[in-house]
Amino acid sequence: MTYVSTNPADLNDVVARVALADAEEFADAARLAKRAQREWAAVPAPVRGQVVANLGALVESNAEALARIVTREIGKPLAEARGEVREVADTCAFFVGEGRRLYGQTVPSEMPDKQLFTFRDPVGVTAFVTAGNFPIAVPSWYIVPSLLCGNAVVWKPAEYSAACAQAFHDLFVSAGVPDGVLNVVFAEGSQTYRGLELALEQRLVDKVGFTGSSEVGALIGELCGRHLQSPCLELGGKNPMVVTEDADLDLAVRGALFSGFGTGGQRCTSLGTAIVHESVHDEFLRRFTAAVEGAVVGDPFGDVLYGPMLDGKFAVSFEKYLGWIRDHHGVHGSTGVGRITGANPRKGFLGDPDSGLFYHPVVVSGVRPDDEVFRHETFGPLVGVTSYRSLDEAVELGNLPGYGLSCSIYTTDPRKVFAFRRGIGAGMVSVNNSTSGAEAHLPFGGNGRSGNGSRQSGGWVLDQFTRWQSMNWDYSGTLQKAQMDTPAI
Ligand code: UN1
Repeated sequence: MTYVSTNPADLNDVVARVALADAEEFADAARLAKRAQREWAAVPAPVRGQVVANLGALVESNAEALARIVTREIGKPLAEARGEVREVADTCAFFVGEGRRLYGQTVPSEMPDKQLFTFRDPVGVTAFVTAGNFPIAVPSWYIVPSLLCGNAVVWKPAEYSAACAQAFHDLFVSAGVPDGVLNVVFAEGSQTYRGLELALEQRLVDKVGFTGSSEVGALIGELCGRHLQSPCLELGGKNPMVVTEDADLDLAVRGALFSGFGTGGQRCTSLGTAIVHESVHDEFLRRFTAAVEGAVVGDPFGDVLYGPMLDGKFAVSFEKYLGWIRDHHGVHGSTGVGRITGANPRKGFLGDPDSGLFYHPVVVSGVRPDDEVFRHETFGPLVGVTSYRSLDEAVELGNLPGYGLSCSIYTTDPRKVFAFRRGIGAGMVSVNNSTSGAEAHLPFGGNGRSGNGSRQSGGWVLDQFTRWQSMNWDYSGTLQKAQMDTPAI
């Protein structure tokens, strides 16, 4: 089977054609990885770090070409695509040094003439299934540290970002990653699941990482659990933004515009619901809808707030929510709801709307906890707005959907910041900034429906891709027994 990846801003433009693997082929890739891993693990960690340094340099020197592939294939505005490439380079920069810091410890023993040690070892073969909204940055969070730690990798990118994945894979090869150490496999969902199952049954995979929907994440978590493995799960979000009565409203509006509609709302960290203090709610809503109406949407190579949906399947699932809100009286849409076309135009539109998967931005006011768009990640250009009276109520509303990835608070009162931070269940909190746009050296990840508490980015990730081995070395020449008072025999 062949998958044809098209440009979502111009559906006649074919960007890549790739062969899709079946479950057996997926497991074969893991077998190949397992064979290559031992030799890769024997390469000194600082030398593996040098490969990461080479990759970083290659990413920098190919930055513009990479960004253009990202924009062409998934429709992310070029400025955002350039930022994504930057994020990959930053990830490399961070992990280069870790190659010289894969420290173990020397630990005192409770007995004389005995020394304890710990070592960090690679886990073995890691398998990553990644989404296409960040077709190179999010994969780099997995692949770069995993390789650095001495693991081999099977990478199943989203097919609709196939050209990005191939371009990125080529750079890993040019950087010096040996044959079999990084294996890219394209496969549709059910074959991927079955392939993972086979690989786990045959003990070919030692750690799974998955970025995608909470529903699929739960299935992967269950599968891994059956094999006594704990995967890294980076799932959806319904990320709240709380705007307090003392907030800088213009700043909050700009933050909401970028958080809610950047990448067309198709980030796991995109803003879901703005929860605004009742005393400033109407003013916030007025300014926010004006900003949304004034924004330019369209050709992602132009200066736009956002481009098309990433891929047809996201358009289909977004339509479900639009169906719900069409009946909802509180929509503060701009020119319309639904697909932007010649027949359903938008004033601020750049390019030909009929050529791609473009959608009107939607602001839904008065969302309540029972509403579909309040409870679920919509993964599209849609932001809900509601009001609150006390900060406790705002925190409760923010936690209600049960996700816990990102959030933000706009306030000038530090007491509110800390009360909010303590109460909210999110893994990431922004103060006076966007819910999206995480930096490459802070722990990234969520709780609840957003993940299983695993964290990516930064040094913390080393604990996911290595395992500790402890060693005790008795040089007393007698049999010393731990936890026993009896004299040595
Ligand atoms: C994602 O959408 O899966 O925080 C990750 C951000 C990005 C990462 C998003 N740096 O917006």
